[in-house]
This record gives sequence, structure tokens and C-alpha cells, in this order.
Amino acid sequence: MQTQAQDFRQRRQRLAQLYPPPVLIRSGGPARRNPPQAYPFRASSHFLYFAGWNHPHLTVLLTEGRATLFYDQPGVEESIWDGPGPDLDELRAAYGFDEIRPGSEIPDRQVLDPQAPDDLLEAVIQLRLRHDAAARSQLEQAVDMTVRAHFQAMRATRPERREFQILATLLVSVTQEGGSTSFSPIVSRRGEILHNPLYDGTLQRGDLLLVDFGAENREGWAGDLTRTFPVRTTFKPRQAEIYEVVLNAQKAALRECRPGREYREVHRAACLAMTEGLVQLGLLRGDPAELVERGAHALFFPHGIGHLLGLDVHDMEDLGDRAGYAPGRSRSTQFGLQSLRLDRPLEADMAVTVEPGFYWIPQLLENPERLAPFRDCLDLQTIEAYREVRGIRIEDNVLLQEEGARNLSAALPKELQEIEIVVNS
Ligand SMILES: [Mn+2]
Repeated sequence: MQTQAQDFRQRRQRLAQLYPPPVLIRSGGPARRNPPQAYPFRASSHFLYFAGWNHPHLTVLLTEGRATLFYDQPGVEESIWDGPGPDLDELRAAYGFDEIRPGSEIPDRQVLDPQAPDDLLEAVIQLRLRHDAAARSQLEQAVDMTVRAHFQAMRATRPERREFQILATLLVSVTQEGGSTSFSPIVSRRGEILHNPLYDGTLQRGDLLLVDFGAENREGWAGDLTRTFPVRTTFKPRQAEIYEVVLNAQKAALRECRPGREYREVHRAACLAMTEGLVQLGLLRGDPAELVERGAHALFFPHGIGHLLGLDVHDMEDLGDRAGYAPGRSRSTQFGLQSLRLDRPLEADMAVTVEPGFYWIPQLLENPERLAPFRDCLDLQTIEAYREVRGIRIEDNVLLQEEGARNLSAALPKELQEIEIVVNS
């Protein structure tokens, strides 16, 4: 379902109830590589949420729930290069604009940006935090699109193929559906480099390939899924052992996803399950709960369990931690916990990711200073034996419901044997 004019109107009216003064929202302009060459344009997410039209250099004024769009049709010279402007009646019908005025008439009013007053930002966060029916439908589309791309990628891996060829498979899949990417994809046999921006590795039989990829659908909504799978073969025994540990941690975290639960407890459940697994395999020694308290797990799982998902893949992080952290809360200083992007109670209609991982990061696991506080609980010889695992992450997208939660990406296999069947099919 497309978002209708009525949906946009409803969002504006709800904002006016929470924050009555007039508000200007700008779409922004394209970033430029150099003056004549622009990067692909995508309107600001706040603009897309309240006004819908993905077009540069627009301003919309919201007054008591009414929307005035400030827009100038292109002149002859501009339209030669960029085409003619849209039909204004169609614009009104599509997005529910009450009025369209020339750009020269933009009044001096409060602008919605990260510097806006607290009560305005809080109002926007309250709306965008809990997705309305149109937003939920859009998110589902984006996640479905992401699932289909991942399936293609899993089937495309072969020994000697390059990572950029798998990237191409993902991009073809979403482009064919009219979408694009919601962030810079990670496609790497070196999954231990958390944000690896390179795609030039050559796949070898027995490698694990980590694919963290999200589609952005036509209205700008984001999916964000990660799978880690063996290249055209089965998991090696040590890879399989760690994979099961990560999968158990992910399932433990998913079980905590329900309204009223603190997201940091979702994080903690994953840390605890992962630590229990690593103790069982002999990489760590001691009481799992105590090890998590001390932060020992973060040597292998240094990031947070996930983040908000919406029109941005890390939704509303243009506002810093304001959306992610409940009022009065701030980030921990503990290594690992400091990377948690979300610390609020979960509520129905929120969408979050759940994405634990295990990483063999030499900069941590060969670093005497980083290991020193945990000497008593690390088995370095056993840890060394798992070096070839490199990086495993499993990420799903979850929509909170009145009771419990719905895994939007349940269609994408993550059980070990299911994955082996897909990659070898
Ligand atoms: Mn993510």
C-alpha cells in the first residue's frame, strides 16, 4: 500500500496537536561532489514523513495541521535539462497539500532541524517512534525487498567470485523493484571489520561471507538485514559452533522484544546468551552473568544489539541520541555498552533491529592492554583456535505489537541447515 494524502494529513494534524506553533520543514538539496556534479538526491526523512514528495529545495509550512508547499515550476531553461515540473493538482492529490505558493513567499518560522526547540523535536520523535499503519506497510515492503535481495546474494556466491559481484547481485535485485539501498552495504569475507567499506576480496570455498544489506523502498523506508553464510559449501565445525552461539544469542534477544521491556535488556539477553555459549566452548571461563557485568563479552561483541528502524536505517539519528535514548538517559562509558544506540522501553508499533555478532578482531584479541582486565577469564589458546571464524552477525527487523513482536524478516533463513541448503542450491 502506498502512503495516501490522508495519511500525510493525519501526521500533520497529530504534530499540530503535540506542537501547535507553525513549523517549516525543508527537503534539503543534493550533496555535491563538485559544483556541477551532484550525488543522487534523497529528501530529508522528516520531510518525507510529513510531506512525502522526494524532491530537492522544497519547503513546507505546517500551520494547525494545514500544509503549504513552497515550490516554483521550472522555467524554460531549467526544464530543458531537468524536464517539466509536475502537475500541481496531482501534487495536491498525492500528498494532500492544502496550498502551493511561490518559493519567494516562505515566511520566517520555526524550522524543524536538529537545533529546533526540545518540545518540537520531542513531538516529532513521539510520532516517528511508533509507526502508523501507512508506515508499517512501508516498512514491511522495504524488509520484504531486502529479504529477496539477500536470497539472491546467498545463491550467487561461488569460489573465486569477488565481493563486488555479490554486491552487484544485491543492487540488481533492489533496483529491479524500483528501490535502492538504505545504507552503504557490507559484503565481506572479513566480517570482523565491522563497517568494512571494501568489496575487492575474492571468495574462497570455506570462507564465511557476511552480508549486511538494506533496501530503501520507493517512499524512502528502510530495511536492514544481516546474514553470514559459507561460500558454496557447509559450515566448518568451528564456524558452525560460533554460528550457533550467535544464533542462540539472537533468539534470546528476540524473545525479550515486547512492549514494556527495556531495549537494554534485549541487549543484555544477547550478551548473556553469547557469553554462556563462549563459556561452553571454552573461550571464556567463569560465571556468564558476572562476565557480562565486567564486559568480557565485548571483546567478541563490541557493538550494541541494534537500533530504531524507519525512514532512516538508524532512525532519527540526525537528532543524535535524542530519539534513541529516553529523556534523562545517556550512553554508558563501558566498552561495548557505549555502542548501544537505543535505550528506551519498547512500545507497540516501534521497529527495531536485533543483530548480535561474534568477531575475531586482532586489534582486541591480540592486544595485551585490552586483554589485561580479563586475564583470569580468557582461554587464549582456545580463542586462537577460533580465529578462522572472523566475523558472524545475524540481523532481523522486528515490529513491536500490542503483545509481543513480529519478525518482519522471518522469511529469510538463518538456521544453519536452512542456510546451507540455500547457498548450495
Ligand atoms: Mn542494523
